[in-house]
Amino acid sequence: RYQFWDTQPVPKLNEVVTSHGAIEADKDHVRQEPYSLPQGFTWDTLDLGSTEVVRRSLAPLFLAYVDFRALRPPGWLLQWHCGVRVSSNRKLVGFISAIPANIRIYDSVKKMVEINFLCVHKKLRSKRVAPVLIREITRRVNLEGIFQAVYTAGVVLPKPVATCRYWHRSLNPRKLVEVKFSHLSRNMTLQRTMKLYRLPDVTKTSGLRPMEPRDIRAVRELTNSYLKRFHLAPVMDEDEVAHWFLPQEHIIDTFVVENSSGKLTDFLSFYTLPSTVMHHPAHKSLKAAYSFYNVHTETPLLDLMSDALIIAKSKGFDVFNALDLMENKTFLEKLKFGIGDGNLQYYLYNWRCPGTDSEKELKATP
Ligand code: YNC
Ligand code: MG
Repeated sequence: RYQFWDTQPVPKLNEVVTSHGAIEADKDHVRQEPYSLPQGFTWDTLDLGSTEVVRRSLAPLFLAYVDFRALRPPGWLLQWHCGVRVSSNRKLVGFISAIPANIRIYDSVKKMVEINFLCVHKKLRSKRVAPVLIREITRRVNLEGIFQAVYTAGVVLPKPVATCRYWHRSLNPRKLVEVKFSHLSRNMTLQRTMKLYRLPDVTKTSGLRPMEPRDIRAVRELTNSYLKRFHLAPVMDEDEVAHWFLPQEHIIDTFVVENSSGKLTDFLSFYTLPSTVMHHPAHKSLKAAYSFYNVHTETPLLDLMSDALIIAKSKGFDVFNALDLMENKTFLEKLKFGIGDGNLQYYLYNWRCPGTDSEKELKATP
């Protein structure tokens, strides 16, 4: 059924998995030559530090996919930003990337990679280029002594370790209706819809403030101890915490809660992804916030997330998105999120383990 995936070290879709461990042993000999591309195409690595590269070749390929910082976390490697070009005109027509991460799956912590941004130009679709990209990135990751990976996709492949759904919370219902991201419910006027989604101007948690560099150690401790309650989660060092959480305008927002004795007890975070609005005279883009990690020890999660919505609204976001993983089901409906369409599947490469409930699961990076 799966011409490519049936050749890969992943469980079969109908397999009932009860054991834990690698599907195939680490290779002690990794192929040195790149895999062959169809005639007329060549491999190239992409220097994503160069804004020129990003502007000229990547932006047209990915459109909304623009969080290039996500490709350069601590330990990133140039050869893991793997592109395919047309040999004759150098046009970029394919891409796949890997970033390193320490991932805990149940009781095993392993150095893995996260695979992201698999993309093939529309004119090259259905020509089996995706399997070549996947085999090539696997080879380049194996060359560094890493044999497991984690990835997400909207499509069903052998074999999801968890299945999640996106939920959306309107912050600017008028604009969302105007651009047809959402529509008015039956018996609802725009006025009533705006009232339904209205939010206070100020947050309610006392001691809430933007994260600063001096908070890195405490945020790391909060994160790693909170994440122990989930079956699949990253384990972060201080450099990773700084990279993923320190606020960066228009990329990532993190707010910590500092109590009266100066201790950090909780934090919330969300990242920004703009999306282009097509065919609208006034609105050119939608500003979407995506819930990232929200860690609570003292502040109720519902209050923390309510403050996240208030902050996002005050910063001009139109919509706040969250997956139904971790503890998110406890607040989604109460805070007036609506369910989206389509699932997001979580996968592990070369690791067999029982499926986790999405409550025990968690998104590792944007
Ligand atoms: C997908 N998203 O089933 P079978 S997500 C993985 N992830 O194989 P062709 C996918 N596999 O069924 P096309 C996939 N989508 O024969 C399709 N496939 O076994 C499989 N979209 O290849 C598919 N980005 O080249 C089939 O397909 C085979 O031309 C068919 O290209 C697919 O980043 C794609 O949604 C997705 O650009 C590139 O549709 C194309 O259709 C496209 O004929 C728009 O491919 C953008 C998009 C996907 C985002 C993502 C995660 C990717 C994970 C890849 C797997 C990593 C494995 C671990 C490797 C490292 C291991 C170590 C250590
Ligand atoms: Mg193809």
